[in-house]
Amino acid sequence: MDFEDLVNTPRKIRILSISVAFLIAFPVYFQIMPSLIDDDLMSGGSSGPSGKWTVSFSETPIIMEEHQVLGDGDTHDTYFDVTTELDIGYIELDVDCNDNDDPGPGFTDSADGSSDVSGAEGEFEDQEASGPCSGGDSGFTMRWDVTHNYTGQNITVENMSEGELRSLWNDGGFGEGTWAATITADINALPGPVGSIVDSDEEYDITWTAMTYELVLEPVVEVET
Ligand SMILES: [Ca+2]
Ligand SMILES: [Ca+2]
Repeated sequence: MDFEDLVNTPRKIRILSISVAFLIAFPVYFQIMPSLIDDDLMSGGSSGPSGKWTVSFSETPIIMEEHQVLGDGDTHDTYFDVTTELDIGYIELDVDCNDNDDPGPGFTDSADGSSDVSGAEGEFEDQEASGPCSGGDSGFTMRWDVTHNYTGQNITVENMSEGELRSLWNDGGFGEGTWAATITADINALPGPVGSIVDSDEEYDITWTAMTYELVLEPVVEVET
């Protein structure tokens, strides 16, 4: 077989070209690879070299706010539709209220809530919560971690690979969908007709937050002195 036989059809030319490309590429590949592979990778798996890292979170909150005035025993259904390309750290529902209708102390209104997480992707537990409308961060808050034990705090870790860190901090593809809750108003006022004139309702500030993030990993290079 001479060279003419190798190149007498387009198909043979293509095969020959690919073969030549591999002949060139493989020695280069094997020359470079050993320098990329360190002991940890050889013994531990395929997730990159272990080392010391600073782990931080570039956070972008998705927020939806509603304001509802409710009378005693009134209920309001609130819905929060979440879609994002980013990982979700947690979902939070915060209901604040400040009952300053009654003169003097006592007869404070309150807020009751119960969630419906059936429209959210993943296995989340429904919550019940309630709290007085005493101003500030009153009322109640519900929170669901979508990324396990998510805090958003910067930390430094040692002896971990990038792959291990990325498997610790991700939402597993969960948390999107519709989060819902029912809020019930509990209005308290002086008994009798005067009381209902003085205080018959309350304004509830409803805030849903989906805290999304990008994981930021930076290797720590320690300079020996
Ligand atoms: Ca009241
Ligand atoms: Ca009130």
